[in-house]
Amino acid sequence: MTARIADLGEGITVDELRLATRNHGMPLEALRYDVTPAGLHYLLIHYDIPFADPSTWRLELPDRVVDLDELRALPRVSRTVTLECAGNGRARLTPRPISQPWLDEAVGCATWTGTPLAPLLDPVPDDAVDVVFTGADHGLDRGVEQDYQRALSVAEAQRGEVLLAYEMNGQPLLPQHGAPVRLIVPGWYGMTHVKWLRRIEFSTEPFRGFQQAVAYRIDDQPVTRIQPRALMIPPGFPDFMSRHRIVEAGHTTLTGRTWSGRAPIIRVEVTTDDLTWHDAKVAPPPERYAWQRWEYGWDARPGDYVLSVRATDADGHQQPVDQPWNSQGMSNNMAQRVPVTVRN
Ligand SMILES: Nc1nc2c(c(=O)[nH]1)N[C@H]1C(S)=C(S)[C@@H](COP(=O)(O)O)O[C@H]1N2
Ligand SMILES: [Mo]
Repeated sequence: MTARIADLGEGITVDELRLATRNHGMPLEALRYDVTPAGLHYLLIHYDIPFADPSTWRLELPDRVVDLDELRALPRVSRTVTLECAGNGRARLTPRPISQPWLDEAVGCATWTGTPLAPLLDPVPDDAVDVVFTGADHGLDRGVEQDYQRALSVAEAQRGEVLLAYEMNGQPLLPQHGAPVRLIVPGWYGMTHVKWLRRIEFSTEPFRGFQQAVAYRIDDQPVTRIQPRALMIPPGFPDFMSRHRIVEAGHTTLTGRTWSGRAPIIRVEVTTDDLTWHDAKVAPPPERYAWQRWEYGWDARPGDYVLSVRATDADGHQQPVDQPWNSQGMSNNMAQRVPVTVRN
């Protein structure tokens, strides 16, 4: 039950194009915002966006059922969290795993408001191993019919940072982002942040659902936390079709954002010649899981360049310049490459 791998040289298929038009990325110029406006945040929706009427919506908790007013009456917290799809970068792999064909742009950093999950899990039964989250969306993947489901270990689900979110950037969740309530698991790749939540239950066995045991794996290890990454706002202005950049000669500030769900980012470096890496200035994160701004001053002389940026985290993990391949195209974090022409 593996996903199809494209033949060598096979272009993007209509099936991939259809997914790409449903699930848009964040335009890279939106790296400018500390908090991504909701309409610019990337989207990933496996099946259909379920219609949920907030007045009749109910969430099954392990020991009771709550409606939206009851959830909103619970302690309220906001967290600014970088979300990235685990498949980001997939379309750059050779050969290409056939799925949502992301390049670099499956990321966003929004402020999520809701109530902490941990108190709602109390008391945890002695034999509980996992907490299973079920969304209201339903479909088929590789022949397996399913509700969208993911699980966390009890310990991970009890982390104080995990939220049941009902607002994004101060507004009720939009339908495409999981209305009326979704899970937010700071630090983890997107697949764990279950949207359109309708049930939370304990499991006495490790959860073996499709999105846990078949999808979202690398060499049969589960995909978990977000790898370090930095992205640059492509400088200058673009050509419409190729997005190739034109930059005026002279002093140019290259800038963007960096994040990691593992250890904090300690270094961002830029190269303009694929030989020498220069340290960028990195601003401290406003919150642990919010992205951080970086900048680097470049004295741009006329010519053709490929700009690249890479991040390193406190555990010493550095973004690769060549992407190791895996069959589902998961957890990629190859350094971004931005071809530019500098003109006089
Ligand atoms: N119920 C449900 N939750 C889901 C998904 C889904 O298809 N159904 N997609 C997941 C994936 S793979 C990602 S990357 C994030 C994307 O969240 P966003 O669309 O709000 O950016 O939602 C996750 N939660
Ligand atoms: Mo994703």
